[in-house]
Amino acid sequence: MKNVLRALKIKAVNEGVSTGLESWAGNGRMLSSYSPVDGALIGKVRQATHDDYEKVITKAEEAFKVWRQVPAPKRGEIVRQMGDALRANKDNLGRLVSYEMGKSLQEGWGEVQEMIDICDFAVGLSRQLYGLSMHSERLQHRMYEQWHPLGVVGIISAFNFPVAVWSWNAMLAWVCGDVCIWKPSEKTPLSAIACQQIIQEVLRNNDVPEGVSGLIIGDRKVGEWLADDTRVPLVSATGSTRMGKAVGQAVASRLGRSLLELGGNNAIIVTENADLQIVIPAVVFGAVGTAGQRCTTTRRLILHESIYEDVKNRLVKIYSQLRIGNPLDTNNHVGPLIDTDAVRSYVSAIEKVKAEGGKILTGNEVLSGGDYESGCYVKPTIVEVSQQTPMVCHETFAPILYLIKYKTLDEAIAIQNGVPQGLSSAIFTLNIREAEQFLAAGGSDCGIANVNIGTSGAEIGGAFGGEKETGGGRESGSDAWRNYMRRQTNTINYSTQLPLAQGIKFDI
Ligand code: UN1
Repeated sequence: MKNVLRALKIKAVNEGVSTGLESWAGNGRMLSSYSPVDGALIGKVRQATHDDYEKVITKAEEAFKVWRQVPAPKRGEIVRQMGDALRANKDNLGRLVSYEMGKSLQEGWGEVQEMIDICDFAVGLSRQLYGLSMHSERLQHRMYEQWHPLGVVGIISAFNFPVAVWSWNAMLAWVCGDVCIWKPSEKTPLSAIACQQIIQEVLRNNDVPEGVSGLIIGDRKVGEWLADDTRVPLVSATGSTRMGKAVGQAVASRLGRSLLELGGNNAIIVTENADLQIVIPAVVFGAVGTAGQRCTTTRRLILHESIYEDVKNRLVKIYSQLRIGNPLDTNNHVGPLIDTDAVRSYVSAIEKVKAEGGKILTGNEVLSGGDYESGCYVKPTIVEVSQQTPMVCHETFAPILYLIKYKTLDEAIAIQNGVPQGLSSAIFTLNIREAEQFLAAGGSDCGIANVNIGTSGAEIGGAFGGEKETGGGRESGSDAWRNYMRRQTNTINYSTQLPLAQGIKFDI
């Protein structure tokens, strides 16, 4: 890991990582980043004090005055260079993400690939920040709308996608002419510092002010500073529903904008007409990939009674063959949870669902000794439930899959929608009527609804996010860029008269 850190220009010193950047200041308490892979200390970082925060905001405000004047396609060119810099660093950054967060190396690289893809997407977008033009009801008048940059965008990101979700926000915000201040998860500060170094080098090469990309590391207090700050017109936050409610309320109380991407409790419906050959890998990847710590993780499997036993038996067999261990070893399927707190949540969720009548089919074990000395490895677990009890309705960030049996598709859809969250959903069927019913207005109530594809692993080109307690925000592809801009309607009178709209007469 030392070589990886060196290649990513993370200089670890006893007093905490130093970068010499003004867009990242840390003079507060020391934060240690331990790897869940083996429990080793990777590096120490100083958290931001309120003074540090003020410095970063001032830099950002100064930078915005310059950046908003740069033509959008030119901003796109700089984001293109960021994509190239990420390509050059893909191997090392993917390794650091994997080691610091605990996801598999394939997924660490996949995460950096998502960053590269969003850069490409943003470059194209930089020439397509279109507004509409309208026909004015008045003679010799022209009416159209244009989109302007918003200002400073605060980005609060979670540990499970320590770099990609930030980049979805930052790359779009940057082509839109905004500047960003990033508060990464305290659990993955080094991955954030590595990104900051990569981005700053590109900014320097282009003589762009450093404040275009600010970084503040710290606990929830830092998030509160962003949420309460009227100098930050938009706060984009990814994480738990509890965090999102706090951020959303604080931002709303000052009538700022928030973009929330919060918890999911994603289900796959498998009908009697499904191709089980593709169901099984979709469910297993969705449920145990990233050790169940994606917001899109498959947490509920709603099975038609006719195939219930078959699917259940196949899954239990495959779960017994899963290789759990060091995620940097590509032979392993499942890595660790982020920390021992997450392990405690796993244990307590299983205890509670058992008390609610759930039957454990496989798993329910915290692994110890040997390769598992970090104490963060658990066995993926399948629980059979007869109804959606409170624990089933709750998002536990761990590889716990609940099996539920259904008789009619109406019933399956009601179960699927019967939780507080509304992020991702899927149906497996070869029957077009079933698929269309699931996708129709009375079908899935989620932001993402797939047919014959699992719930996780969305492509960056679509709008990403969900309804209800998931927060309603949409990030990444489609027209999510509009979140990062302000719309201005312009009406221009080139006549010699002053006609009023709605035909109002006002003679003076
Ligand atoms: C998240 O877990 O916050 O769709 C994001 C997926 C990934 C992104 C997940 N592309 O699973």
